Amino acid sequence: MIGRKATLMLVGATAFAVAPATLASGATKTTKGKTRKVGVHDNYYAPSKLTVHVGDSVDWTWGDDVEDVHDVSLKSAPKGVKKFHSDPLAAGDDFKRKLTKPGTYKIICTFHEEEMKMTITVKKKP
Ligand SMILES: [Cu+2]
Repeated sequence: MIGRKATLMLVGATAFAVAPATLASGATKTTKGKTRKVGVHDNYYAPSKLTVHVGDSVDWTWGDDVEDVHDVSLKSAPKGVKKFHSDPLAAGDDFKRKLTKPGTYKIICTFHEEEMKMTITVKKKP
């Protein structure tokens, strides 16, 4: 296993060394996004307002303190975005989605719709 690990590290180092040249040429514009964590708790998301960039992912993570069941449901989104809806999940679970269109995304928990909601603003890449 040590040998395999060393090989992987070597591959990683090589890729890293090549990357700056690729960027400098302008041939490849990377669209790899970041992942932003959102906590799911007993009847709120934290944070309830989030701004990300196109291509970023949001990873909703149910906290260890969660006693109730919650979900993540896309209530409204920019035109052309396919609605998503997690299963009802509990402590220790997570649900991840990549956001690829700019605009405003409204998220609700269908079990606590009145109080448990959040807004995500997706901005174009600068
Ligand atoms: Cu809920």
